[in-house]
Amino acid sequence: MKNYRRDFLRKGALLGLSGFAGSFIGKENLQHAEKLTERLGGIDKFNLPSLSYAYDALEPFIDKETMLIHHTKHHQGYVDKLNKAIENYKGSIYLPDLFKSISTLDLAIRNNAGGHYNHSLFWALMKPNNPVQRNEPVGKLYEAIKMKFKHPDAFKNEFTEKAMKIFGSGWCWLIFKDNELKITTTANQDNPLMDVAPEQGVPILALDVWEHAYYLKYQNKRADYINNWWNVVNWQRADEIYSEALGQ
Ligand code: MN3
Repeated sequence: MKNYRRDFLRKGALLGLSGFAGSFIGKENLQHAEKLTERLGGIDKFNLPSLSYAYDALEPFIDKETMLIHHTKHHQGYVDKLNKAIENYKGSIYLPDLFKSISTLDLAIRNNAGGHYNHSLFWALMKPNNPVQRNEPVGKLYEAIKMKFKHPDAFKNEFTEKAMKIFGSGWCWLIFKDNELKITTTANQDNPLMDVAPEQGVPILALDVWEHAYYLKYQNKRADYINNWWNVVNWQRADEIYSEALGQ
């Protein structure tokens, strides 16, 4: 098991799939990272990853009830349906492998593998902010955002605008592609690692704009949800993913 795990992580690194493996390889917490990566990647089946914070920890920006239902019902649902969808699948169930040829696979695999990966990343890219402090990009990612968008606020505005324009359910992403940061969106549970994505790249930041992510607290006010979400973005983690994508 131990060797498998190491091979598994190395495989992720070799493929440059930092958005997948890298997001959970915190230098300071490798053991936790290995466990989470292993659970996500699936050896013979997939499991719901536990959150590193309590359901009420993102209050007042994201409420406890939404987090509880989102994690234990919605995400659990993707995991259960994914396990069912891959029961008779003979290929590699390592998520990045599935994503690379997702256009050739069943829609049930596409929707639920995407749902599982996207939510796992989404949870990992948030952290409590209480008492409330300014929450801005850090490290190499801060420098890259400044370079590309001039100012973190300009980046946030553009990201928010694109997230607002998603018609129906989907995700907004900051990705690293061709040595550059880009903002892109996907429909349903698609993501930028999939061969069907309009822009493919390494996901650095992920925002769920399905109504189930905000409706209980914000009803139809998606803009309020997004503006509040910026307060709980885990920029440290995003910077780790970005640094891994850079190969540094
Ligand atoms: Mn969701």
